[in-house]
Amino acid sequence: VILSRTRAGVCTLTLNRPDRLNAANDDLLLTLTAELKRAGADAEVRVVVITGAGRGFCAGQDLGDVSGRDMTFTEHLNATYNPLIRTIRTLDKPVISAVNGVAAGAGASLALAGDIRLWAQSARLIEVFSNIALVPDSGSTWFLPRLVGYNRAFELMALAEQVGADAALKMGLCEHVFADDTFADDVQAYAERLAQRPANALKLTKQALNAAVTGTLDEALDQEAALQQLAGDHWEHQEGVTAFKEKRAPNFVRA
Ligand code: LHQ
Repeated sequence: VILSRTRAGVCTLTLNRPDRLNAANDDLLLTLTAELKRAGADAEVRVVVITGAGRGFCAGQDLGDVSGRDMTFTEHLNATYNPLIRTIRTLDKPVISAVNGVAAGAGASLALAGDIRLWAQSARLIEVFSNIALVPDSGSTWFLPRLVGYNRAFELMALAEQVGADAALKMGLCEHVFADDTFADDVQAYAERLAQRPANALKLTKQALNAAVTGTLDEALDQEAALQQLAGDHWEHQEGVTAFKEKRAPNFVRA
C-alpha cells in the first residue's frame, strides 16, 4: 500500500491504491506512519516526501473498507489518522506533501499537514466531509482556518467546495505549483535542494514553529532562546559561519 524509495537523501513514500484514488484503509495509514518513523530514524534520509500513485493524492477514508467498523469513530481516529498527523508534525525532518491529484477528506488534511506543500497543476483539495455529513478531521479544523481564516474555512467545509491549484496557491494552501508532466522531477529537485540545508537547524526550526503557532509570544521567545543554544552548539553553525567568512557555499551534508 506504500511504496518507499530513497534517492539523494530524499525518501519518497507513495500511497499506492491508485484504483481507489489512494483512499485510506487501516493498512495504508499504519504502514505510512511506520514508514515515516523509519525514515525519521534513517541517517541517510534528510527529507521525506508523501505523494500518491496514479491520478489521485488521497481520497480520504476508503468508504468501502470495513476494517474500522468494529471501532467507534473516536477510536478509529485515535488509532490511525491522528498518530499519522502527529508523526508528520513531530518528525525531526522536513515532510513535503507532494499533492499530485485530488486530495479529499482526510486526504485533504494530509495534503495540508506537510511542512512544505507542493502541488501539481491538476491537483485539487476538497473538504468533502460534509458531503457524507461528517466533521472535518485529521487536523483539517486546525490547519485550514490558520491558512484562510475562520470564515473561508467554514465555507469550504460547509459547501465541500473544490479548490484548484491556482486558487490554492493564492490562498496559501501550497507553496508551489508545478506542471503535471514534470511534477515528480520538480518535487525531487525541490526536495534535494532542501536536503542540502542544515538538518539540525531545520529540525529545531520545525520544533520552534510548531510550538509557536499554538503559544504566546512570550513562550515563543523563551523557546527560541532554548533551541538557539542547541543550534549554536552544533557543527552546522560553525560550518555556516566559516563558509560565510571564506566567501564560499556551506557544506551541511557530511560525507
Ligand atoms: C473511493 C473513494 C473513497 C472508496 C474515490 N473510498 N473509493 C475518518 C475516520 C472514520 C470514518 C470516516 O472518515 C474519516 C475521514 C474521511 O476521510 S471522510 C471522507 C471520505 N472521503 C470521501 O467522502 C470522498 C469520496 N470520493 C469523492 O468524493 C470523489 O471520488 C473525489 C471527489 C475524491 C474524486 O472524484 P472523481 O475524480 O470524479 O473520481 P471518482 O469519484 O470517479 O473516483 C474514482 C474511483 O475511486 C471510483 O471507483 P470506480 O470503481 O467507480 O472507478 C470511486 O468509487 C473510488 N473512490 N474515493 N473515499
